[in-house]
Amino acid sequence: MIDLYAAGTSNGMRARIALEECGLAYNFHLVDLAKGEHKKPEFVALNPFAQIPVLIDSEGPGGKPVTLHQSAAILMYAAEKSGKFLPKDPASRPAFLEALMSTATDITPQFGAVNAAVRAPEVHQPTADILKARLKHLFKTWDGLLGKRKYAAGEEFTIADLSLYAGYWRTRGVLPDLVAGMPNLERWGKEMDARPGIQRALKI
Ligand SMILES: N[C@@H](CCC(=O)N[C@@H](CS)C(=O)NCC(=O)O)C(=O)O
Repeated sequence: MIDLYAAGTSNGMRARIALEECGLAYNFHLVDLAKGEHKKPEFVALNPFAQIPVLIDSEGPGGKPVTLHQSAAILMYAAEKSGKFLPKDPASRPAFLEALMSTATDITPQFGAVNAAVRAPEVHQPTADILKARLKHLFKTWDGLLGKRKYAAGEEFTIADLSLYAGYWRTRGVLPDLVAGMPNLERWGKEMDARPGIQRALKI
């Protein structure tokens, strides 16, 4: 059995979307970040960085238990365990890895920086504006890419789409201006919105 500890953030939802879309059964444990549940010793024992998401699989590789943090690692783990949403042709793998890393290591941390800047007790507007412009540039670039290809990594739907969606969904909800006026991203986003696995994952 799989246990997922997460919250309704982009990283948390990247992990939950992965499990739902890959069709893996799991128990969901909502971690209350506002109450600091992720800083309790029992949670830090699962992830020394004291962050969600964390996945525990009692039947990992070789039948041995696995504890895993990092939302992109959880996404890859779910894809490999289920055999779903990884590129079939090895020649597509470099583009797939590029898309996966951009979505997980560019977009989500940039969203985190913007979110922290705009929610700071004293907002420093020039800094907030620079960070917002950087995030918008990332989405604008993805809008251009999705004008030339159907999915994040090419013509095949992969977990890179799930990864991009987590950051897109969160930004659209919190700072909609940063993804507005981007028709290709919107076309792709609507297709992702309609996926039943994604819809199940986002119901908290
Ligand atoms: N690189 C990590 C980042 C995880 C992360 O930043 N988690 C945030 C929520 S999205 C968190 O737990 N924040 C609480 C804190 O850092 O105190 C991942 O992809 O999972």
